[in-house]
Amino acid sequence: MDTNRLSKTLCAALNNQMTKEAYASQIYLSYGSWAEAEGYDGIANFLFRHANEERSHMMKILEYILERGAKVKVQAIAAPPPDPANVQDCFNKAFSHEVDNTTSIYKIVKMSLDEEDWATWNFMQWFVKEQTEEETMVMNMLDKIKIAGGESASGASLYSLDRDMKSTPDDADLAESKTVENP
Ligand code: OFO
Repeated sequence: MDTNRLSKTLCAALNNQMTKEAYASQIYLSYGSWAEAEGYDGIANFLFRHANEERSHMMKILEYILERGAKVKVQAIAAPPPDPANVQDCFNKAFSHEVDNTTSIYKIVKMSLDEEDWATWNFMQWFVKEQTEEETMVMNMLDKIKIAGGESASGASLYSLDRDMKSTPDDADLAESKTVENP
């Protein structure tokens, strides 16, 4: 008996999204390594934490595909883009990656709506909310960088921005432990 509850199209889209989340994790990992090497330990901490979070998003999708009786296909992850030029560039790029990921998530929401796959539609709402929060988080960082002087921020203002980031907690909650109400 075929117990697969995902259409071929949605299964492929979810598998691709899984890889996109893994790619996002690699990007944050790479930007975090860049920040650490540049001496921005606090910013690196923030980026490494976010790399973990993206990985937990990947796992959340992987578990959903399995839960629906469909096939998980672990694919190759592309290499992350080159290092950013400076702190502002780093967060500008992070913002573009988040927007790109949001677009991809919206496509799956639309597909599940068209197929009337309400389970997947419901599952994806968590990601819709999560992306809104992540875009806001990066926007807030960009605001802080702007106040610090943007591209021409002084060493002193970047130093205090980095020190503030250091005091944020290290441990990222895993996606599995989150709910739509408590993302
Ligand atoms: Fe997976 O949340 Fe950002 O991209």
